[in-house]
Amino acid sequence: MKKTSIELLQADITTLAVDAIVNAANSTLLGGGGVDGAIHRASGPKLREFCSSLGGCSTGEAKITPGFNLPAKFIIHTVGPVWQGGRNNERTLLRNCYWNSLSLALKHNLRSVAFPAISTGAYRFPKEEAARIALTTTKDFLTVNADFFQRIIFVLFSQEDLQLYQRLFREIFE
Ligand code: AR6
Repeated sequence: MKKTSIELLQADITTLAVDAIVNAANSTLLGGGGVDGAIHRASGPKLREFCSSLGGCSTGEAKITPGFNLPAKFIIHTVGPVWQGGRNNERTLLRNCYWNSLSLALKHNLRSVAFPAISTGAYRFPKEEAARIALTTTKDFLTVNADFFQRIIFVLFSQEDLQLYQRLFREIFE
């Protein structure tokens, strides 16, 4: 089988026709601002209705829903840690978000997955460290689950974030 393609893209994640997009949600799973708000708006009201039956989600964990009106088939909702200075297990919890989201995609046979930069907006996780965790966790996951994914896409909203990922990608993957 072909090697996984890891892509860095500046885009609105709600526009991507992939098997699953990942949502940087909060523990209620009932919507909010940022990428979460954009996903709920684009997916439509059935998403909130479905999410209200899930009983919320703990930090670092992930739950799956249909994409409803999105071009993506499914949404994997994960709850990133709120940055509190780094002494509250934030790094491990952010790693868990990526690891558990990829595990859920694998379990549901979803081979193309797009991630936003979890926790780096309202939750204030330092961007460079968060990007490093996103890329190294993915690399580690792929070393133990080789050949499953076709595409893993990191979707960045700003050009500055894209450039940060490009720099770290060269360091971590090449
Ligand atoms: N597509 C891709 N990336 C986006 C989009 C989009 N449409 N919109 C924003 N981003 P944030 P968090 C980027 O705040 O820090 C919500 O209220 C954004 O530029 O969305 O995990 C939830 O309900 C940033 O780089 O998520 C929670 O309460 C990244 O997505 C809380 O915010 C994450 O920013 C979660 O905070």
